[in-house]
Amino acid sequence: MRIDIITALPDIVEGPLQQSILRRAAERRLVDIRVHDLRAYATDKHRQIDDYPFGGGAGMVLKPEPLFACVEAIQDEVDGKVDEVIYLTPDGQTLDQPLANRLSMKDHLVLIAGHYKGIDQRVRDALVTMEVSIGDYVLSGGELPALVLVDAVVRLIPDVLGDASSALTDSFQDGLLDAPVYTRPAEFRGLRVPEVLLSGDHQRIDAWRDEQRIRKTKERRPDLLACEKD
Ligand code: 6GU
Repeated sequence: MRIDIITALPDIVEGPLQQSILRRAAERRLVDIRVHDLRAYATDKHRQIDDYPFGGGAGMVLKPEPLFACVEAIQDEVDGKVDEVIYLTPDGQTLDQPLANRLSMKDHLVLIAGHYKGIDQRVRDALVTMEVSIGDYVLSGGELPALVLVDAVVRLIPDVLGDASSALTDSFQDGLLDAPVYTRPAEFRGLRVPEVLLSGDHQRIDAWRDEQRIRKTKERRPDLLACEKD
């Protein structure tokens, strides 16, 4: 999979891409993530990427020309084969596990991280194919949401996670929260690990985990039990 991230603040996104799972996925060529500094696509001599909103109001709006130039340069490079141009915005559809699953099956995503007050509406009308939010709260830009989306999607690409089954047993992957987990020591400050986990009886362990997952989901997220999956 290829992912292009367009941002006015490339330093925010570069760091996390060079750590842990995302770094290893890139090293193993399972994903090719490219960060584009929007300012490099500015067309005027002042390299201006944002401007005041027509009609007044607070904040600056990202200008259309650099965004068009950048997205079109990417589209040209791949003969128009980009699957989705995603704008990260609080008024988009909320990212959830089913959406991450669907995006993980695409070959090429372009992510636009808007900053300031937003991006010129003409970019959204003409170039953007999908608008995604990461939750009902306001962040100061789309950079962290873009990273959240990348992390949620890349870890679902086959072979990215070491243990072949670990993405499948995540909270949310089958609509239930995870069971509690423990590691050594079996007793810490008088607190013992549930006996069943030390029993070696995998049938009992699986049954205990299923029970714990259902109990925890009922308690914390009854909404997950009520709704059907896609
Ligand atoms: Cl995608 N952008 C911003 N600025 N804030 C958000 C968001 C996105 N998702 C939740 N809050």
